[in-house]
Amino acid sequence: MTINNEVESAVGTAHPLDPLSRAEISRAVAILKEGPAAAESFRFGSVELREPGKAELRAGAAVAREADAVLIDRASGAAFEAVVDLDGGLVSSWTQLAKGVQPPFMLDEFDECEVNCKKDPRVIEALAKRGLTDLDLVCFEPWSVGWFGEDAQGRRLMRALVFVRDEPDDSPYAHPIENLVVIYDLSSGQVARIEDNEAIPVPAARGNYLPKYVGEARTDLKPISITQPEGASFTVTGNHVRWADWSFRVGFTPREGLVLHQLKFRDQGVDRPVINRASLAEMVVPYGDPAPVQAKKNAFDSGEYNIGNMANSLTLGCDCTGEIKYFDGITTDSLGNPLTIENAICMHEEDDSILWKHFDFREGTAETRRNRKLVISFIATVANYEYAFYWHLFLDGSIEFLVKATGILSTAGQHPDQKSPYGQTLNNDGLYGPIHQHIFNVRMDFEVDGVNNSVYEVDTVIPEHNPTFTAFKAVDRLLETEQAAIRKADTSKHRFWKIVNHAKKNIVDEPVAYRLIPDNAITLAADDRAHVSQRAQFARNNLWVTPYTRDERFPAGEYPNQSTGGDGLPAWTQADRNIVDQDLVVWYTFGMHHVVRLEDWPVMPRQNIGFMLEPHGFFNQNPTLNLPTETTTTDTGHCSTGK
Ligand code: ABN
Ligand code: CU
Repeated sequence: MTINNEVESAVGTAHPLDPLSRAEISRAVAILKEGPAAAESFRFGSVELREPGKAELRAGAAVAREADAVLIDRASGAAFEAVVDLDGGLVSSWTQLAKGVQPPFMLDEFDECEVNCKKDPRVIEALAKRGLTDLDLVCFEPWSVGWFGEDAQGRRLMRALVFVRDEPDDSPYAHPIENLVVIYDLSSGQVARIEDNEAIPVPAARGNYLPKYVGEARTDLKPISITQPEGASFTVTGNHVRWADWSFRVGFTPREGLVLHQLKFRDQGVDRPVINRASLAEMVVPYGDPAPVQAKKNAFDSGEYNIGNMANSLTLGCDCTGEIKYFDGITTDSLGNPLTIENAICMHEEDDSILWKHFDFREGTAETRRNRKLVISFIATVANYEYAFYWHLFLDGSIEFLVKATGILSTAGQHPDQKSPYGQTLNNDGLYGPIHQHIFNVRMDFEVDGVNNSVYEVDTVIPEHNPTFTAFKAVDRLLETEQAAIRKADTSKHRFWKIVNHAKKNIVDEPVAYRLIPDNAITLAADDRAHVSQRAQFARNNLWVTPYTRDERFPAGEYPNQSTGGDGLPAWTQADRNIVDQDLVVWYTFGMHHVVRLEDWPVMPRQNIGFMLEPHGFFNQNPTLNLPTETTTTDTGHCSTGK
């Protein structure tokens, strides 16, 4: 069921953190077109809310509605950043970006690449050489070119990998045309060159998963119905959500997709802030196979493609089930028209097994309380893969960020009698899945019980004085500056990190805190000298901490597309700023090290990748003792046999 009963606060009056409406996007675009972007040749990469400054917002002052826009002039290839004052109706800032800076791709650039690749005589000839003449069945998949030491000479490039289908519904990823790559120049609208190396046979075996290929579905699974006869337990007012003790605002940007703002937990009647803003800030998928086509696959799906733009419209009963509240994602097409991704964000509650239990064996009584979580999610399709991103809020104040990676492997072709050591051979027909990583970075502007926070690394150590040999203890170490806070996880030390507020003490006079449990704490597997290691330096360490600075938004920099590296976290942290008792941003790198397995083919069962944030002395005790004992699913109607 879809919930649609929210009461809009003062219709037409947006909260300062509400994403731009369609009308606001159109207004911003009109203002730009009347001003510096008058020429037909301008394209709109993104038009989004320019979030108000934190100080103004905190002061409760009236804040102007402003738009941040990124534009490309196709005539000159130049890129621009603009700030539009929506109330004043003027362009308050217009900046040309340095030559070579390439904003993320726009959705219609994908189509353009495919259409024009198919028209190019060199491409047609290379395909014909491989016996492929039906261009309708050929797919050009527009990967970013990255940077491998060559000067792109200001051109905006795409690197199209080529696949072929047997028929329109056939999965192209079963049939990679290995050793054929088309470099497409978006600046000129022409194929720049093709890389046509040894034509090895295109794997012919199919890899289909559609019912029409798979055959009859099993019939032994009985229905599971999720019913909430009294409705969901959240209340939604515009983009503001209250659920159990949690409250927050939902945001959406083209670059990040779902954003959580002003996440707070109500404790004894007081809404205590935990995180001011949280989002997926970047991701990179580097491939470890040195084969010519594979070695250049390392997409930054957020920063190069704007992962929010690739959000799916979610379907009830398929993507999310239960009592659902959807939020739309509003973005722009390249001509500046507002584009609504309906139902881009889904929110619902899920039962989460037990939260706590104790059986008093002396008395023979048991107390059990059920857990539940609020799930706020979106799913993006980045060509072959799907990434489903979930924020889970739990009743006890813990928070999970979970990525479910699914979709289809990005495959490669080899001679059928060979087995590449750099991947998993998937069939006996020349198809393999190269080894790769999916590395994510989440940016969390923490506000643990107030603006000024500090971070400790907590390692468990064996003390020097250890006569019983049994001793071990957790030791806190304050991370004082940005450089000191560039850290890796260490399971041998049972390491975690604690974000504390020194000014707020709990019952035992210790600073209140949240801890970050470094699950799935992978880092880049490639050599530090690899170009991708330079471009994705955020992925070389798991933890980074910076003092909040308005423009420091993305860990590989504002524009990773074709970047040569060094932007973002590595540049900012050079200043080695103080991070003690400051307004802090914590950046956590984690991911999936994907050694491909046969079971990942032809469509990958979801792989769960995520991490937890848990209150750590934020409360004085378990905050969930007041949970009801009632349940509808036992004979007695409750989970308490206590007196
Ligand atoms: N995963 C890289 C990618 C994303 C979008 C389109 C093509 C390729
Ligand atoms: Cu993978």
